[in-house]
Amino acid sequence: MDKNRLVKISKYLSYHLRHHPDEIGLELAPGGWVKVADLLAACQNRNFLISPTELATVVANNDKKRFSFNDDGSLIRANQGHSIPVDLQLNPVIPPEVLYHGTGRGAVESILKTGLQKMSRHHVHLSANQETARTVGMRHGSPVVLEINAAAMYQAGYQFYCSENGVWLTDFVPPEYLKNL
Ligand code: HQG
Repeated sequence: MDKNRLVKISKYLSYHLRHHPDEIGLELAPGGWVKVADLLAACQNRNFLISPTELATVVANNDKKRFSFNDDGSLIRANQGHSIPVDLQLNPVIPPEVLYHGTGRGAVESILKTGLQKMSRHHVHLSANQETARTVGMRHGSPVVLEINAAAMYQAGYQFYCSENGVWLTDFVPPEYLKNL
């Protein structure tokens, strides 16, 4: 599939499966799932035609594996990044010793003072490696990578989750666990 078409479908799916399912008449079931048949019908109703093959291609080839099907392929969801209330039914897992968060230079002072907040998302998003964090940070201007002492947070009782596409999630990172690299 043409790269532009892939990105266009991916953006359309992100918008509706993470933020505004209601705009195309969908409701997310627990776990964030919607029926594939309902999604395709809703898209068709809005004159945004997606074929089952195209949908499968986007799920398989999306650059960040943003979406997944359930085992029998009848349901689809966004793996993370939601702004609407949804229980993703992720299990808490033990994090690696350190995790990273990429942000823009302008936010660093505030973050080091008040901690990493989830802002409009469900969780604070963290990366297992610095390179990914830097790429995320570039979305917010001149990138800065912060190191999170995840092991110490875990010891202190904070919970961590890992989405299906390898994004680490937690509710809040207090300033004492943050280091500006
Ligand atoms: C910042 C993309 C000031 C935070 C990426 C970030 C990621 C604060 C911004 C995913 C703050 C929120 C998420 C504080 C946090 N003071 N600023 N106390 N606490 N911030 O987009 O982590 O393409 O909601 O540093 O790859 O940038 O959507 O979060 O800069 O995985 O699949 O507030 O989005 O994935 O921005 O990105 P975002 P994020 P997708």
